[in-house]
Amino acid sequence: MIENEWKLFLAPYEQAVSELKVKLKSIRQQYKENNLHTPIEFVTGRVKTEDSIMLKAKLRSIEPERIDTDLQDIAGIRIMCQFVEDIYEVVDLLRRRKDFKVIHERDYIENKKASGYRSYHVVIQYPVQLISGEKNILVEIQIRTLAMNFWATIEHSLNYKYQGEFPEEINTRLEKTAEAAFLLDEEMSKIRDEIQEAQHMFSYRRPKNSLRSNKSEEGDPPL
Ligand code: 0O2
Ligand code: 0O2
Repeated sequence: MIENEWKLFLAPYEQAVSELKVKLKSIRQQYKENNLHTPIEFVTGRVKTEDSIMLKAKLRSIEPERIDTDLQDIAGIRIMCQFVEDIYEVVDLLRRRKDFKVIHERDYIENKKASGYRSYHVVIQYPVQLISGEKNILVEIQIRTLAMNFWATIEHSLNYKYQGEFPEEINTRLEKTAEAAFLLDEEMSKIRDEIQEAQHMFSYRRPKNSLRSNKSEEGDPPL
Protein backbone atom coordinates (compact mmCIF):
# COMPACT_ATOMS: atom_id res chain seq x y z
CA MET A 1 0.00 0.00 0.00
CA ILE A 2 1.24 3.49 -0.77
CA GLU A 3 1.16 6.20 1.88
CA ASN A 4 -2.25 7.62 0.97
CA GLU A 5 -3.81 4.14 0.82
CA TRP A 6 -2.53 3.45 4.35
CA LYS A 7 -4.01 6.74 5.52
CA LEU A 8 -7.41 5.81 4.07
CA PHE A 9 -7.19 2.25 5.41
CA LEU A 10 -6.34 3.40 8.95
CA ALA A 11 -8.84 6.32 9.11
CA PRO A 12 -11.85 4.22 10.30
CA TYR A 13 -9.63 2.62 12.97
CA GLU A 14 -8.57 6.09 14.20
CA GLN A 15 -12.22 7.11 14.30
CA ALA A 16 -13.23 3.97 16.22
CA VAL A 17 -10.50 4.48 18.83
CA SER A 18 -11.48 8.14 19.36
CA GLU A 19 -15.19 7.30 19.65
CA LEU A 20 -14.65 4.38 22.01
CA LYS A 21 -12.38 6.40 24.27
CA VAL A 22 -15.12 9.03 24.64
CA LYS A 23 -17.77 6.36 25.30
CA LEU A 24 -15.72 4.45 27.86
CA LYS A 25 -14.56 7.58 29.67
CA SER A 26 -18.24 8.56 29.89
CA ILE A 27 -18.97 5.30 31.75
CA ARG A 28 -16.36 6.33 34.32
CA GLN A 29 -17.92 9.78 34.57
CA GLN A 30 -21.42 8.35 35.11
CA TYR A 31 -20.22 6.18 38.00
CA LYS A 32 -18.53 9.19 39.58
CA GLU A 33 -21.55 11.45 39.16
CA ASN A 34 -23.64 8.82 40.91
CA ASN A 35 -21.08 8.52 43.73
CA LEU A 36 -20.44 4.89 42.88
CA HIS A 37 -17.15 3.05 42.77
CA THR A 38 -16.06 3.18 39.14
CA PRO A 39 -14.69 -0.08 37.72
CA ILE A 40 -12.76 2.01 35.15
CA GLU A 41 -9.65 3.81 36.38
CA PHE A 42 -8.47 5.15 33.02
CA VAL A 43 -8.66 4.41 29.33
CA THR A 44 -6.03 4.63 26.62
CA GLY A 45 -6.11 3.77 22.96
CA ARG A 46 -3.95 3.51 19.90
CA VAL A 47 -3.96 2.46 16.27
CA LYS A 48 -1.14 0.15 15.22
CA THR A 49 1.47 1.72 12.96
CA GLU A 50 1.92 0.55 9.37
CA ASP A 51 5.27 -1.04 10.28
CA SER A 52 3.80 -2.90 13.22
CA ILE A 53 0.84 -4.14 11.11
CA MET A 54 3.15 -5.34 8.33
CA LEU A 55 5.48 -7.08 10.79
CA LYS A 56 2.64 -8.89 12.62
CA ALA A 57 1.01 -9.87 9.29
CA LYS A 58 4.34 -11.27 8.07
CA LEU A 59 4.97 -13.22 11.31
CA ARG A 60 1.45 -14.73 11.12
CA SER A 61 1.58 -15.29 7.31
CA ILE A 62 -1.52 -13.14 6.84
CA GLU A 63 -2.19 -12.14 3.23
CA PRO A 64 -2.49 -8.34 2.75
CA GLU A 65 -6.15 -8.63 1.69
CA ARG A 66 -7.01 -10.44 4.94
CA ILE A 67 -5.32 -7.99 7.31
CA ASP A 68 -8.59 -6.33 8.38
CA THR A 69 -10.25 -9.65 9.25
CA ASP A 70 -7.29 -11.62 10.61
CA LEU A 71 -5.49 -8.89 12.56
CA GLN A 72 -7.83 -8.10 15.41
CA ASP A 73 -5.82 -5.44 17.18
CA ILE A 74 -5.20 -2.79 14.53
CA ALA A 75 -7.43 -0.65 16.75
CA GLY A 76 -6.67 -1.20 20.41
CA ILE A 77 -8.29 0.12 23.56
CA ARG A 78 -6.91 -0.51 27.04
CA ILE A 79 -9.06 -0.17 30.15
CA MET A 80 -7.27 -0.04 33.49
CA CYS A 81 -9.09 -1.08 36.68
CA GLN A 82 -8.23 -0.95 40.37
CA PHE A 83 -9.38 -4.47 41.26
CA VAL A 84 -9.63 -7.82 39.46
CA GLU A 85 -13.38 -7.84 40.27
CA ASP A 86 -13.72 -4.55 38.34
CA ILE A 87 -12.40 -6.26 35.20
CA TYR A 88 -15.32 -8.70 35.15
CA GLU A 89 -17.76 -5.83 35.81
CA VAL A 90 -16.33 -3.98 32.80
CA VAL A 91 -16.61 -7.12 30.66
CA ASP A 92 -20.29 -7.38 31.64
CA LEU A 93 -20.81 -3.74 30.73
CA LEU A 94 -19.23 -4.34 27.32
CA ARG A 95 -21.38 -7.42 26.69
CA ARG A 96 -24.54 -5.40 27.37
CA ARG A 97 -23.70 -2.53 25.00
CA LYS A 98 -26.00 -2.00 22.04
CA ASP A 99 -23.53 0.05 19.98
CA PHE A 100 -21.12 -2.83 19.28
CA LYS A 101 -20.97 -6.58 19.41
CA VAL A 102 -18.52 -8.69 21.42
CA ILE A 103 -17.26 -11.44 19.14
CA HIS A 104 -14.33 -12.98 21.06
CA GLU A 105 -13.20 -13.12 24.65
CA ARG A 106 -9.87 -14.35 25.97
CA ASP A 107 -9.40 -14.62 29.71
CA TYR A 108 -5.67 -14.40 30.31
CA ILE A 109 -6.33 -13.89 34.02
CA GLU A 110 -7.75 -17.36 34.65
CA ASN A 111 -5.40 -18.70 31.97
CA LYS A 112 -2.25 -16.63 32.18
CA LYS A 113 0.11 -16.71 29.21
CA ALA A 114 3.41 -18.61 29.43
CA SER A 115 5.17 -15.25 29.70
CA GLY A 116 3.26 -14.49 32.91
CA TYR A 117 1.00 -12.00 31.08
CA ARG A 118 -2.44 -11.42 32.59
CA SER A 119 -5.28 -9.39 31.10
CA TYR A 120 -8.81 -9.93 29.81
CA HIS A 121 -9.12 -9.44 26.04
CA VAL A 122 -12.40 -8.72 24.30
CA VAL A 123 -12.65 -8.32 20.54
CA ILE A 124 -15.61 -6.28 19.37
CA GLN A 125 -17.16 -5.55 16.02
CA TYR A 126 -17.65 -1.79 15.95
CA PRO A 127 -19.68 0.04 13.28
CA VAL A 128 -17.98 3.23 12.09
CA GLN A 129 -20.08 5.76 10.17
CA LEU A 130 -18.19 6.95 7.09
CA ILE A 131 -19.31 9.19 4.24
CA SER A 132 -19.34 6.03 2.13
CA GLY A 133 -21.64 4.29 4.62
CA GLU A 134 -21.20 2.03 7.63
CA LYS A 135 -18.04 -0.05 8.02
CA ASN A 136 -17.70 -2.74 10.66
CA ILE A 137 -14.21 -2.99 12.04
CA LEU A 138 -12.59 -5.13 14.73
CA VAL A 139 -11.27 -3.52 17.90
CA GLU A 140 -9.36 -5.33 20.64
CA ILE A 141 -10.14 -4.14 24.16
CA GLN A 142 -7.64 -5.17 26.83
CA ILE A 143 -8.92 -4.91 30.39
CA ARG A 144 -6.41 -5.18 33.22
CA THR A 145 -5.61 -4.02 36.72
CA LEU A 146 -3.02 -1.33 37.37
CA ALA A 147 -0.63 -4.05 38.61
CA MET A 148 -1.13 -6.16 35.46
CA ASN A 149 -0.58 -3.03 33.37
CA PHE A 150 2.63 -2.19 35.24
CA TRP A 151 4.01 -5.67 34.58
CA ALA A 152 2.90 -5.79 30.93
CA THR A 153 4.37 -2.36 30.19
CA ILE A 154 7.76 -3.30 31.63
CA GLU A 155 7.77 -6.73 29.98
CA HIS A 156 6.78 -5.16 26.65
CA SER A 157 9.77 -2.80 26.71
CA LEU A 158 12.12 -5.64 27.66
CA ASN A 159 10.61 -7.73 24.89
CA TYR A 160 11.39 -4.92 22.48
CA LYS A 161 15.00 -4.90 23.66
CA TYR A 162 15.54 -8.68 23.65
CA GLN A 163 13.05 -9.58 20.87
CA GLY A 164 11.50 -12.23 23.12
CA GLU A 165 14.84 -13.97 23.72
CA PHE A 166 15.24 -13.05 27.38
CA PRO A 167 18.42 -14.04 29.23
CA GLU A 168 17.60 -16.76 31.80
CA GLU A 169 18.03 -14.41 34.75
CA ILE A 170 15.59 -11.82 33.33
CA ASN A 171 13.13 -14.58 32.50
CA THR A 172 13.16 -15.86 36.07
CA ARG A 173 12.76 -12.35 37.45
CA LEU A 174 9.89 -11.61 35.08
CA GLU A 175 8.10 -14.78 36.23
CA LYS A 176 8.61 -13.74 39.84
CA THR A 177 7.38 -10.19 39.24
CA ALA A 178 4.28 -11.49 37.41
CA GLU A 179 3.42 -13.54 40.49
CA ALA A 180 4.18 -10.58 42.77
CA ALA A 181 1.80 -8.40 40.72
CA PHE A 182 -0.87 -11.08 40.95
CA LEU A 183 -0.35 -11.38 44.69
CA LEU A 184 -0.68 -7.61 44.99
CA ASP A 185 -4.04 -7.78 43.17
CA GLU A 186 -5.19 -10.61 45.44
CA GLU A 187 -4.23 -8.70 48.58
CA MET A 188 -5.90 -5.51 47.33
CA SER A 189 -9.08 -7.48 46.60
CA LYS A 190 -9.10 -8.73 50.20
CA ILE A 191 -9.17 -5.14 51.53
CA ARG A 192 -11.32 -3.81 48.67
CA ASP A 193 -14.20 -2.71 50.90
CA GLU A 194 -11.86 -0.73 53.15
CA ILE A 195 -10.18 0.94 50.17
CA GLN A 196 -13.47 1.82 48.51
CA GLU A 197 -14.85 3.30 51.71
CA ALA A 198 -11.73 5.47 52.07
CA GLN A 199 -11.95 6.59 48.43
CA HIS A 200 -15.62 7.42 48.88
CA MET A 201 -14.82 9.57 51.93
CA PHE A 202 -12.05 11.34 50.00
CA SER A 203 -14.30 12.20 47.07
CA TYR A 204 -16.95 13.66 49.43
CA ARG A 205 -14.46 15.78 51.38
CA ARG A 206 -12.61 17.10 48.31
CA PRO A 207 -13.25 20.86 47.95
CA LYS A 208 -14.83 21.81 44.62
CA ASN A 209 -12.13 24.46 43.90
CA SER A 210 -9.29 22.03 44.56
CA LEU A 211 -5.93 23.34 43.31
CA ARG A 212 -5.24 20.13 41.40
CA SER A 213 -6.05 20.17 37.72
CA ASN A 214 -8.85 17.98 36.38
CA LYS A 215 -6.35 15.90 34.48
CA SER A 216 -4.40 14.72 37.51
CA GLU A 217 -7.64 14.18 39.47
CA GLU A 218 -8.79 11.71 36.84
CA GLY A 219 -6.77 8.78 38.06
CA ASP A 220 -5.11 9.52 41.39
CA PRO A 221 -6.79 10.02 44.74
CA PRO A 222 -7.07 13.74 45.56
CA LEU A 223 -4.46 15.29 47.87
P1 0O2 B 1 1.25 -4.16 20.79
O1 0O2 B 1 0.43 -3.22 20.02
O2 0O2 B 1 2.70 -3.88 20.69
O3 0O2 B 1 0.77 -4.35 22.19
P2 0O2 B 1 -0.74 -13.67 20.28
O4 0O2 B 1 -0.88 -14.79 19.34
O5 0O2 B 1 -0.80 -14.10 21.72
O6 0O2 B 1 0.47 -12.78 20.06
P3 0O2 B 1 -3.24 -12.40 19.37
O7 0O2 B 1 -3.90 -13.62 18.87
O8 0O2 B 1 -3.06 -11.27 18.41
O9 0O2 B 1 -1.88 -12.68 20.07
O10 0O2 B 1 -4.08 -11.88 20.53
P4 0O2 B 1 -3.82 -11.67 22.02
O11 0O2 B 1 -2.79 -12.52 22.63
O12 0O2 B 1 -5.19 -11.72 22.62
O13 0O2 B 1 -3.34 -10.15 22.04
C1 0O2 B 1 -2.12 -9.70 21.61
C2 0O2 B 1 -1.79 -8.45 22.39
O14 0O2 B 1 -1.91 -8.73 23.79
C3 0O2 B 1 -0.38 -8.00 22.19
O15 0O2 B 1 -0.32 -7.12 21.13
C4 0O2 B 1 -0.05 -7.31 23.50
O16 0O2 B 1 -0.60 -6.00 23.54
C5 0O2 B 1 -0.80 -8.16 24.47
N1 0O2 B 1 0.02 -9.28 24.92
C6 0O2 B 1 -0.19 -10.58 24.66
N2 0O2 B 1 0.76 -11.34 25.24
C7 0O2 B 1 1.58 -10.50 25.90
C8 0O2 B 1 2.76 -10.70 26.71
O17 0O2 B 1 3.22 -11.81 26.94
N3 0O2 B 1 3.33 -9.59 27.22
C9 0O2 B 1 2.85 -8.33 27.00
N4 0O2 B 1 3.49 -7.31 27.54
N5 0O2 B 1 1.75 -8.12 26.21
C10 0O2 B 1 1.14 -9.19 25.69
P5 0O2 B 1 1.00 -6.97 20.25
O18 0O2 B 1 0.77 -7.52 18.91
O19 0O2 B 1 2.19 -7.45 21.00
O20 0O2 B 1 1.04 -5.47 19.99
P1 0O2 C 1 -7.60 12.84 27.96
O1 0O2 C 1 -6.84 14.09 27.70
O2 0O2 C 1 -9.02 13.10 28.42
O3 0O2 C 1 -7.48 11.81 26.90
P2 0O2 C 1 -5.42 11.30 24.52
O4 0O2 C 1 -6.90 11.13 24.29
O5 0O2 C 1 -4.64 11.40 23.28
O6 0O2 C 1 -5.15 12.43 25.48
P3 0O2 C 1 -4.16 8.75 24.78
O7 0O2 C 1 -2.99 9.19 23.97
O8 0O2 C 1 -5.05 7.74 24.23
O9 0O2 C 1 -4.97 10.02 25.30
O10 0O2 C 1 -3.64 8.07 26.04
P4 0O2 C 1 -2.77 8.64 27.19
O11 0O2 C 1 -2.37 10.06 26.93
O12 0O2 C 1 -1.68 7.66 27.39
O13 0O2 C 1 -3.73 8.58 28.44
C1 0O2 C 1 -5.14 8.64 28.38
C2 0O2 C 1 -5.65 8.96 29.74
O14 0O2 C 1 -5.14 7.99 30.66
C3 0O2 C 1 -5.20 10.31 30.22
O15 0O2 C 1 -6.22 10.80 31.05
C4 0O2 C 1 -4.00 9.99 31.07
O16 0O2 C 1 -3.79 10.97 32.07
C5 0O2 C 1 -4.45 8.68 31.68
N1 0O2 C 1 -3.30 7.87 32.09
C6 0O2 C 1 -2.29 7.41 31.34
N2 0O2 C 1 -1.43 6.70 32.08
C7 0O2 C 1 -1.93 6.72 33.35
C8 0O2 C 1 -1.49 6.16 34.58
O17 0O2 C 1 -0.48 5.48 34.66
N3 0O2 C 1 -2.28 6.39 35.68
C9 0O2 C 1 -3.43 7.11 35.60
N4 0O2 C 1 -4.18 7.26 36.69
N5 0O2 C 1 -3.87 7.68 34.46
C10 0O2 C 1 -3.12 7.48 33.35
P5 0O2 C 1 -7.32 11.78 30.57
O18 0O2 C 1 -7.28 12.96 31.45
O19 0O2 C 1 -8.57 10.99 30.53
O20 0O2 C 1 -6.84 12.20 29.16
